[in-house]
Amino acid sequence: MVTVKRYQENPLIRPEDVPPYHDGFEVIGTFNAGVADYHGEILLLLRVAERPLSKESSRVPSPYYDFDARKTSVRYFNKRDPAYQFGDSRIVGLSAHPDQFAGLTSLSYLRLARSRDGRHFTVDPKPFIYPATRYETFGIEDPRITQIGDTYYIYFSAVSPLGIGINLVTTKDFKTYADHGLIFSPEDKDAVIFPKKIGGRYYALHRPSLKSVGNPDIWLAESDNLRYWGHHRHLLGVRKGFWDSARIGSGAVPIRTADGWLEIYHGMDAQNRYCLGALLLDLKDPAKILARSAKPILEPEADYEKHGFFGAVVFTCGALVHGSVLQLYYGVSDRAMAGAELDLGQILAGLKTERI
Ligand code: MAN
Repeated sequence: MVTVKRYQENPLIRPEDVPPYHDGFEVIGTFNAGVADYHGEILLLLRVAERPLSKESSRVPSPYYDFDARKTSVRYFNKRDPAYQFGDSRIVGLSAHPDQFAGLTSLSYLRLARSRDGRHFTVDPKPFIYPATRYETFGIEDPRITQIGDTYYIYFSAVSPLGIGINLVTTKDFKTYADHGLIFSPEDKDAVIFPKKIGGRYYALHRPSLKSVGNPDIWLAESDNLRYWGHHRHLLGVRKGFWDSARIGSGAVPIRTADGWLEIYHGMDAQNRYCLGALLLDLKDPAKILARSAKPILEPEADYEKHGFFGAVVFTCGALVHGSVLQLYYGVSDRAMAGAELDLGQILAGLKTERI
């Protein structure tokens, strides 16, 4: 058993703590943040979701970034229109294509929160990264941050009617950034880039979402330059009957330990419940799986983890390591941010008894 020491201050950042960036909008989510250690300060790059304040009961607003007009706009969907489905609070579904959506009910962008103690955060008044391309018109989501030297590689889901891919930007100062475009084409989510070269190559985990055959599984890719990825290999599949039976995806940036690369990943079951577990990959060959959690190491238990915008979700995009302590940050129920400390030794000892 891994002891999870949830922060007493949880949830650390809630929508009501963050003023909206758009006039006439409300913040409904401050969650799934990427994590960076920047000159001794802890940075959380929050996914902030905003939606129009609306008194209408017959129409559902769907905000988007209008790339042609270079401004944010709102499209309205009539609740009585049989072409659309409104059962999932996150999306406006398409009746003719049950696994597709016509729009999202909120627009996400990325905003920085800063802390010295890791528990109390000050949120910047403006976005750091805002949708800017035609691949980002439905928003940008779930960033991960890999530090290599003094460069921070930030990559996130870019959502648009063209699909969902992974976009990369780089920064050295968290003030300006360079945009390198999509590094994984649609549909792909949950990429994490390893912080060091392995055998002379960069590695990434990612999660293509397959439509005609196959499962939402974790794949491994290689690169010489962090921009062009190839040698794609299937790494890890969903497991029938387990906590990660329906879909899986990488969470935190992989952590180098003496026993192997430790990846904290998320798994969803048939009830749409998201938990976190661990995966251990060979230090010299990350295509080799050494162990995988039979049971989650963190599951939605606290009230703020069970209830929110989309309930029963714990979802990490980053963690920091201090000696033997894993400081894990995670989004709770698509609404707020939480933090917890876990003992790395305990996680690794647990994995040793669960070798696959
Ligand atoms: C899913 C959820 C949402 C997200 C969309 C688009 O429906 O993860 O939170 O906005 O996909 O990525």
